[in-house]
Amino acid sequence: MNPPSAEALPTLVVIPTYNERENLPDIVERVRTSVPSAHVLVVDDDSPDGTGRLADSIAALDEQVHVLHRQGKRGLGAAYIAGFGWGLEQGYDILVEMDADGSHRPEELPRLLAALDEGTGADLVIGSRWVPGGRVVNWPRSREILSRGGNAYTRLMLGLPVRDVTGGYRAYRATTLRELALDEVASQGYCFQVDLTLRTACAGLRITEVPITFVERVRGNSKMSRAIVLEALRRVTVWGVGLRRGRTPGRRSTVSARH
Ligand SMILES: Nc1nc2c(ncn2[C@@H]2O[C@H](COP(=O)(O)OP(=O)(O)OP(=O)(O)O)[C@@H](O)[C@H]2O)c(=O)[nH]1
Ligand SMILES: [Mg+2]
Repeated sequence: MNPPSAEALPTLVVIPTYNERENLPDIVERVRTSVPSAHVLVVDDDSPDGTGRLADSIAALDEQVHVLHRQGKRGLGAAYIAGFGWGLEQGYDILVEMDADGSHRPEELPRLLAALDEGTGADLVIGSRWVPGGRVVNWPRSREILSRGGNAYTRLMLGLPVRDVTGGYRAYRATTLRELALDEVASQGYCFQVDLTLRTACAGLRITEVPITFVERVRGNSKMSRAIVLEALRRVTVWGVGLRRGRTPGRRSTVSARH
């Protein structure tokens, strides 16, 4: 008998939100349409614009939508750790990361989930802007340079054969997350993505990149900041130096790009 396809496994799409009132209803509806069996968890950090209350009202009408309320803005990384913790406790097999602002298109989720299927053997699938077939729509040149430059520096420092190591559109097997000592993760911004990629690779787990079309947000404001970039630069440098001194255990993963 064939193993169940990833799309058939209990799946939770974790969407962190901070002031995403204008984007939330649309993104939840698109997820529910694209993968009707998947559940959604909104992790809201007490958004001043009332996103949390809006999420509650969506959840009240749809039993596949759940909401986790946290007190005060405590960063993307912490929101995901809390969301993953809830999802693992509830017994989901697949946990997806997705931004609320529409940059990660829910219509591409079936392709990410298909890449987790037993046949490909992936433990983590990254939706990638920087493999052949991947692209970015409506980004200013400065953002592209920052992302490409950040990825190049990270690859150089950490030796990770991943083209889009800061990408935040991802699907993890629950078994992968259970191996990563999530309670020790301190990264908050983009480097949360780098941190979990490094942990996955060092655990000897397999990472696959699938090309995505990343669309710049149309509504609401970016939470990107200089502090987030500096945090990534600092942590990646510290990890790179540590690796050279043999500080991180584990094998490198096998990475393949699917086109
Ligand atoms: N819960 C929570 N969510 C956050 C926090 N910071 C950002 N987010 C959410 O994380 C997702 C990504 O944040 P964005 O502001 O889009 O950051 P970005 O994608 O790096 O920046 P842009 O490309 O400019 O949009 C969005 O859904 C945000 O609402 C936070 O501190 N807590
Ligand atoms: Mg965004």
